[in-house]
Amino acid sequence: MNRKVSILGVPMDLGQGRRGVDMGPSAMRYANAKERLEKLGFEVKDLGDIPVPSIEERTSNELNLKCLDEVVEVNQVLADRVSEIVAGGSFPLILGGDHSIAIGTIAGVARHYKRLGVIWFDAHGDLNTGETSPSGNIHGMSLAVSLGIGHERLTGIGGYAPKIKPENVVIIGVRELDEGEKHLIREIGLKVYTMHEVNRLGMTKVMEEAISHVTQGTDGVHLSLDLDGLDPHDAPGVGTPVIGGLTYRESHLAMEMLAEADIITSAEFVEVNPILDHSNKTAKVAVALMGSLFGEKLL
Ligand code: 6HN
Ligand code: MN
Ligand code: MN
Ligand code: MN
Repeated sequence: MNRKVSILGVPMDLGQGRRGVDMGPSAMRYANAKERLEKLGFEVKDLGDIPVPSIEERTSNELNLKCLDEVVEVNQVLADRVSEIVAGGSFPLILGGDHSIAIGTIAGVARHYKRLGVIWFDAHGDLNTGETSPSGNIHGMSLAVSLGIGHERLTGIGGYAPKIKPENVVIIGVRELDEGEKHLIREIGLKVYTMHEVNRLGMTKVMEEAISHVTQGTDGVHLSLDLDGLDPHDAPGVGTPVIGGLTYRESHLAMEMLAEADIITSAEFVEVNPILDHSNKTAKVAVALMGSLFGEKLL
């Protein structure tokens, strides 16, 4: 794994409807994200946050694509910053913010990795478009957008589309999908490990298969980890919790197996909402998972 890590915060809350997720980057810093990786021997730089307009300043009001102008603007900046980090030889570790920021992160990374693999941990598919979304929240569209599906102002971020191909993506932990997302998954043949497969196969088998899937014919692998992929018992501080999720240990095992396989070239941890949390528990869980991803071991 790259020994140089650059942390970049994106206090984005315009991709969803609840207040507080903009405090996610601070919460993960307060939970000692930087120190945790430094202890493992990484050279870590914290580049601070990129600016995000507050909901009060918002001007856009596109039908069923809430805050489209602002989400596009922030993700454009994010794509450039992430691209600079990769060009400078560092591992981009992006702290969210809601999951709409995956659009910018992936746009920045995919500039350098033309056949990028993606592991997407989530209770949701994030495969909606303005047409299929029940909420109009762009955080529920970011994976579709990265695949080149959705509003062209979103898919065109970074100046090219698509960023990733369906055959290079796996989703893990899913337990809530909208009708349009189900159709899309079947149509493009996305590899999805729902909670059914996680229970049935066990996390070890799921990760073995997922790792082999995203490394076939790819030149880098991005990890997009939505904390709501975990069970709300273990990660209560998220805006769209869904019962029946990944346990704390299953999630750690997944990170440990990724560390062992040494395949991850960029990562983002999103949807930590301190207002909905208890004593910063969810940010602490996120940082503990970062530890495992970067090779922390008990013995
Ligand atoms: N997330 N499928 C729902 C929607 O509004 O599109 C929920 C999306 C949640 C998105 O958690 O990143
Ligand atoms: Mn998500
Ligand atoms: Mn989610
Ligand atoms: Mn939220």
